[in-house]
Amino acid sequence: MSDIVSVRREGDVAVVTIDNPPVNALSLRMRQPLYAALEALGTDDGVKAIVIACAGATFVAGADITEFGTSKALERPNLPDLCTLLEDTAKPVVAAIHGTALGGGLELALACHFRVAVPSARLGLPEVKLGLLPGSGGTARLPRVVGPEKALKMIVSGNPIGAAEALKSELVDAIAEGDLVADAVKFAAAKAAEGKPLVRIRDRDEKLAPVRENTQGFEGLIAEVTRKARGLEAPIAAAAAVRNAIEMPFDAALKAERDSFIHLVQGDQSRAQRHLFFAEREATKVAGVGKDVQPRPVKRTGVIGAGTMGGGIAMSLANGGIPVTILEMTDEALERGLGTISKNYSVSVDRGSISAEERDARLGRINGTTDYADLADCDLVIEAVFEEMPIKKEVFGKLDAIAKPGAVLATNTSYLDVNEIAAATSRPADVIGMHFFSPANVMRLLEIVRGEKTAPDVIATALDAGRRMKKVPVVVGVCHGFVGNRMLSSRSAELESLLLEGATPEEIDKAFLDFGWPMGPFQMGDLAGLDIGWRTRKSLGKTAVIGDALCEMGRFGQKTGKGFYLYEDGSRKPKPDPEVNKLIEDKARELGVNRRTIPAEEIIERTLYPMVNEGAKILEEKIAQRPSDIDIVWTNGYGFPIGKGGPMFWADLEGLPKVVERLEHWHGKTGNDVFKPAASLKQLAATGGSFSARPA
Ligand code: 3H9
Repeated sequence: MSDIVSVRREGDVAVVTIDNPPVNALSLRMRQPLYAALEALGTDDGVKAIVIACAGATFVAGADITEFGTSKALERPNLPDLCTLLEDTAKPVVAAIHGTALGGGLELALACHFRVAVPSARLGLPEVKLGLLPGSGGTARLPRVVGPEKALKMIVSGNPIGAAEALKSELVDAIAEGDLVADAVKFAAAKAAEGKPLVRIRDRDEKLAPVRENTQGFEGLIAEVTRKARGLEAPIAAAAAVRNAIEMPFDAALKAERDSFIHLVQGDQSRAQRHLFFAEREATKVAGVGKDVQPRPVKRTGVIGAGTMGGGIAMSLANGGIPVTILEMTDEALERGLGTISKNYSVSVDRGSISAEERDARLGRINGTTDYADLADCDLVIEAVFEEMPIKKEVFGKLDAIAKPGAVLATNTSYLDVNEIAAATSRPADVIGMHFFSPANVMRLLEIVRGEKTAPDVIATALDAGRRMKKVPVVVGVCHGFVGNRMLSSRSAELESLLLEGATPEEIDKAFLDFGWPMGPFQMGDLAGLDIGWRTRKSLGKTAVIGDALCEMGRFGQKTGKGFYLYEDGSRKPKPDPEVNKLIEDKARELGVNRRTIPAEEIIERTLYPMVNEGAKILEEKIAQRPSDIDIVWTNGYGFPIGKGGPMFWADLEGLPKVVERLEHWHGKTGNDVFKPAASLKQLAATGGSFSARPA
């Protein structure tokens, strides 16, 4: 008995209760008493069956991630020891599952003879999201239970399944109708009374054999995993481990899985992904917004503007179960916006991502108006109109006149000064930025921009609304472009220079793809529309030689069939366009730029190091609270490869002295100030510091 693991008796069934808050992770201090308790119960003749249950919000949610890379992870008993002990216990062992049985938690449950779950339970192996594969038999046992193809999908996606699906695929043996532990005890007692021989999952072959005989479908799935891995090792290793489960004897598959786990856990990709796991949770801890600060209740919301952004924001609110009224200037614009929303939901139904009932429920939460007075009752209003200060001020003036006292007034501006917008109202403490990323109903990032006067409970309200919309909120300060777009701007001039100096758009995009980005910057520009940047540049009195010339030729990207690339017959596939290459060469000649072949390494240095440098300045100015917040912005809003952990974590991996040395080199060569190393960056590099407390 310990304070973490306790044992009680219900007749001749022993109930082992794990109580290791917050998520009952398998830390060493839990594994030790659990092993001792199970070992003792195994040889106690008075005990006929064992139930393993958990206190608190959840069943075991996995290994203790904070222990990875420390000696504690290696100390015995480890999770494989526990699984072997459980599997070899000569009396029925039943896992009683509520909350989430994840990773090592599900592996523990798979080593039991039976699993009983509450209807709301979720079961999965999410290790791949941490750059890992299941390391304690998950890849060998799950395929034996649910079949290799389903197991492969679960392990490679990392997404859990619900109890009903788990019952259907035999991952759980029963759903608890009443009290979970009481039902599990009854189940265990019945199994003990039956006295049938206990079947260990390791000895089952009935779902492997057919796939072993006909591997075509399974191999097709593996090929798809490889295609989609985009440089990440874990999904490929996980798929190989599931194949081992089919092809190898159980113990050999187990050993191969363990070796692969140990290899991955020591690698940079898993370090990066574990860093992001904790970074996402850290980001919600905001200076000046303590646990005592309660969010204001948000029951009704409004969105101003039914364009692409406004529509996407309204969908996010409705998806989060929050009723929303969309305001537009004219009936036609409103009809158009509502029509687009309805069409988007129907596409989701056709794709099978939501049911028709769910679509109707979501649509039922959205209504429209052209009258500001209809927003008077809203607890939160998000403005998504044109990105022009006079228009924003006018909207906030009107909102101020009608919104009820205490309503949170948010702007979706992506660049403008939130303090100036707030000053257009009589209540600047209630004004905040909520910067969504396009498409707003899909992208997870939400930059929450705190103004000088924003009240702490207004920040808490925006964070809470973000969570309800299933976004990843990051609180940032006011500056032009905030964190994400400001860092993005720091690389745009260099992209133009690289083109003029001899790199083609496709060479630059390829360097980005090889780095792990889902898309290169020119493919991205063509997708978003080159006219957006053109308009912004004009408003700021800035120019871009190539970007402006393309726009002057009417080449706005995919929507006009031409941009940096050519898109033939409505295709989204970019084709290199000789006309663009000629334009670049002509401009280079005009400007007297010598052209040469530019290596990929230089492309990465000259575009991504300035972003790191800008990130350091953002930290100096306290626009971001911590380096990991910047990493969350970039991995969730801009597709920075998760296997590299975000720009600041990646800079640490590169080595800060190298980053500074190369920045100075390029500053000397180009004179471009984006390369002038920030004082804090130089200081960190000189003192052996790093941006992140890197996971070991
Ligand atoms: C694994 O199991 C490997 C094995 O195959 C092999 C081993 C040999 N460890 O998310 P929340 C902390 S890999 C340590 O806000 P929720 C978290 O940081 C693991 N700490 O709660 C936070 O701390 P703080 C596979 C953990 O209710 C607090 O708990 N398992 C762990 O929104 C609350 O977390 C996973 O990947 C952990 N495993 O969601 C599951 N998990 O308060 C990871 C959480 O100081 N966990 N913490 O910020 C989750 O997905 C969610 O936490 C969960 C609860 C759904 C469980």
